[in-house]
Formats: sequence, C-alpha cells, structure tokens
Amino acid sequence: MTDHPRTIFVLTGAGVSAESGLGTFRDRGGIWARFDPMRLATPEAYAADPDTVLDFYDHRRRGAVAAEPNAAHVALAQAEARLAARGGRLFLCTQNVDDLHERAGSQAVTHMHGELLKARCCACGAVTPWRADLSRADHCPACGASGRMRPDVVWFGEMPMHLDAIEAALAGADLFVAVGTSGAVYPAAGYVRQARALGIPTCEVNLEPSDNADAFDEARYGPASAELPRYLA
Ligand code: BV8
Repeated sequence: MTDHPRTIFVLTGAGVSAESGLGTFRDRGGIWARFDPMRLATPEAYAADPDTVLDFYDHRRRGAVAAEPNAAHVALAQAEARLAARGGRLFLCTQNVDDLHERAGSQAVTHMHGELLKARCCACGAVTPWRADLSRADHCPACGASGRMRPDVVWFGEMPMHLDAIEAALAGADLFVAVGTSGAVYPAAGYVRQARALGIPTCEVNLEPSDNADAFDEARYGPASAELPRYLA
C-alpha cells in the first residue's frame, strides 16, 4: 500500500480465519464441500430440522471460541488504530461470524452475516450474547419463549445486516481491499465492482485468485497472515 488513504474499506471472508484453524467454505475440503448449505444455512432448513441446524452451529461456535486470532487479524486491528490516529478510518466489513477480529483488537467490526456468539429469538426478535450450545430447550432471556432460539447469523435467502452502513462506507472509501474471500456470495461479492465503478482502487489479498480476480487493480497472493501485514504496513 503505497500512500495513506483516508478511508480503507476492508472486506474479509473465511480465508482470514483459516490460519486460526476455522474452516473455509469453498476450498477443497471446505464446509460446503462436506455439508449442503441449503440443508444447514437457510431458514427452511431450520424450520424443517432445527436440531440438526443448531448442532451444526454449536459445532462451529465451539470451534470459534477455541480458535485464536492470527497475524492477519492483528494487522487489521493495528491498521485501524494507525489510521484513526491520523484522522482516517478503516471500515472492517466481515462475512465471518466468528469474533476473531474483535479478539485481535479491532474496535469497529461490521458483521454483515451476523455473529455465531449471539442468539436471536424467533418469537420476539431479541438478540442476546450466547457462548453455550443452543438447543430447542432454551428459553429466550427476553420473552421467555422456548424452542424459538436460533444463531444470529444471516442464512441464504435472508437479508444481510448493516447494508446501509456498508454502502455508505464503500461510497466514501479511498481504497477497497478484499481479504480471504472467494467472491462467491452476494451482495458481498459485488462490492469490488461497486468500488471500481466509483473509481476506487481495489486490491485482493488471497491464497489464490478469487472468482472476482479480474475486478481487482492489484493482488497479493499467499497466506493472509503473511501478505496482509506486509500490505498494510
Ligand atoms: C441475499 C453466514 C437478498 C452463515 C453466509 C437464491 C435464493 C436466495 C438468494 C440467492 C439465491 N441465489 C443467489 C442468491 C444470493 C445468495 C448468494 O449469493 N448465493 C451464492 C451461493 C450464489 N446470497 C444470499 O442469500 C444473501 N442474501 O441475497 O438477500 C438481498 C441482498 C442484497 C440486498 C437486498 C436483498 C445472504 C448470504 C449470506 C449467507 N450466509 N454465512 C454461516 O456462516 O453459516 S455465506 C457463506 O459464504 C459464509 O459464511 C461466508 O460468509 C460466505 C462467503 O464465503 P467466503 O468467506 O468467501 O469463504 P470461501 O470459503 O468461499 O472462500 C475463502 C477464500 O479464502 C478462498 O478464496 C480461499 O482461497 C481463501 N483462503 C483460504 N485460506 C486462506 C485464504 N486466503 C488467505 N489466506 C489464507 N490462509
């Protein structure tokens, strides 16, 4: 990164948590290579078989709690602090549902696909922190309803979160960086082309060219824990 832009928009995906031991989705052996997302990550799947869906997310939540942030997460937290000290901003938009960015020290993290460590009540909509396994026996801490708790994540076919804030940050960015994402899931995968249309320079930091590789002005290929600290320095 040659100059010091006022606002960097960073989009992260599962690849930024890969070196922390959390599974990616579309790599060889990835989560969706082993499980059918339409049977686990949709409202219909939850309605049809809540126990299986809750078990799937309990398993991923336990993995996320046991994982540690890696150098890529730390580099983003440090870049956020450096930019803020100069009156700039790093807008961190993540597709990930783990809390490794926060645990690495990032102060402002926008989880557009929700968070594993929060649960939502389907009866009253209340969202509460949740660090234990979710089951149908659980009651909503707010309204007391039982059998209505789900992970506060965005499933396929559901509206992603914080879209207005994301669009506003993208419109005001001086640089767009995607880290560890295959560019397969929308609307996140469309952000790089939106940035280009606004004349914003774009860079992807990824293990290998993503589905959107042709849309980036610049690319750094390799493990995020090595490439990202170098790029953000
Ligand atoms: C929406 C949360 C409307 C849950 C996820 C039919 C019906 C309904 C919708 C659709 C439809 N057809 C298409 C759609 C749209 C759909 C979509 O895009 N489908 C795809 C499959 C075509 N999108 C939606 O449904 C979204 N909602 O459209 O609502 C709308 C939209 C906009 C405005 C108004 C209305 C909701 C999508 C969210 C689904 N939830 N996650 C959970 O986690 O279980 S998505 C899922 O994929 C993941 O969670 C992740 O967030 C997301 C993207 O995956 P990546 O993060 O990119 O991970 P991936 O494994 O793919 O890639 C990892 C990359 O890292 C690889 O490139 C790899 O090379 C690299 N890597 C690996 N190791 C490293 C590395 N890089 C660096 N270093 C390393 N060490």
